[in-house]
Amino acid sequence: MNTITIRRPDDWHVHLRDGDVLTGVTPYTARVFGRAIVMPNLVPPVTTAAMADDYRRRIMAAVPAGSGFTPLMTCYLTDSTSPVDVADGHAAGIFTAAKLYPAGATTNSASGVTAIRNIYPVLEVMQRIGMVLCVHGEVTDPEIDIFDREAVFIDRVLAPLLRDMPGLRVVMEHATTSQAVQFVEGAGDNIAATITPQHLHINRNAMLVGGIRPHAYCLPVAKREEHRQALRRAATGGSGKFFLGTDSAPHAKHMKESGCGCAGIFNAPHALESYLTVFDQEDALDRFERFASLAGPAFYRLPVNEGTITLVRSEQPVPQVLDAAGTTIVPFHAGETIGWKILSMN
Ligand code: OTD
Ligand code: ZN
Ligand code: ZN
Repeated sequence: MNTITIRRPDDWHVHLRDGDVLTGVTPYTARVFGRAIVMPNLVPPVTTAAMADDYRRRIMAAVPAGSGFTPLMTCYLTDSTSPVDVADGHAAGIFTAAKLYPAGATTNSASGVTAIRNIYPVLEVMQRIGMVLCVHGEVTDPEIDIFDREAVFIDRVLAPLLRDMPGLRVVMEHATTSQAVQFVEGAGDNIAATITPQHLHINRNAMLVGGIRPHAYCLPVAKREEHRQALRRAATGGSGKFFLGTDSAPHAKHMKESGCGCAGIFNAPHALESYLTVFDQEDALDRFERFASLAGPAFYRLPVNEGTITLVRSEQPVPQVLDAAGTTIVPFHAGETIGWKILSMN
């Protein structure tokens, strides 16, 4: 098979940033994806419906004309989020989902939730109205090794939460471990997970062998090879519980190449081709559309996109750097050649 045509895909987890960088990076996402769940970890975070509505307008101003792209907004949960505001924002069509950042778990998460109990009233309302909770699933306990933080989060936070609220609809964002895969597979239909391209392509060696490689650093960090294999099986296995969420998280090159480099991988420019390469390697091209374009809308209870996109087997060099409206950013796969290319969209 040298070409593949699928329904237009969606990105169920992306960071579009703000200001000039927003203008520079949004076209990469809007060109390919019909919709994207936009993360709210700005400075200050997007904690109210009014802020989300303003942010949505700034995003739309950065979307190239004719893209037909719709950003889906999320509410950044804090210890003091009001259940009524979340429910009202959802009812008004502004919030598609709410996002749980354990305080300190990742970039701009300082205002996140310090103890899950603090947001139980919000989560109870979300359970009742069927609103999706997107979760950054890592504990921040300094005693827990960074490579274990996702697995420990499942045991200490997620499993108990779902015992208390068995109907809550949860997406475990950017799953990185076999424990996450097993947990999601064993849970009810109300639990799903997104998987990034980088966690399908790299294990932790990519970060640490032959020198420290800041462009392979993101949170949650890439794990051992056995986890990457579990993620590849989950993504390509045809289950509707795992779907596309790039976690594209651009940072300026100099901010990553630093004594304390930022976490995040900018994969938006070639995300779809990157995922497709994995499905090709796993001999699962027939399951690609489900992962990229069908499973996400089914979980979020949204229609699938109308258009289609066709990719062709063809060598595509990835540049070493890209310019995002004045900010130099190193994309995922920089300097490599990808074996697929977007041919057309209808
Ligand atoms: N991970 N970087 C960022 C967010 C994600 O946890 C995430 O969703 C970011 O820079 O916003 C990252 O490594
Ligand atoms: Zn996250
Ligand atoms: Zn993210």
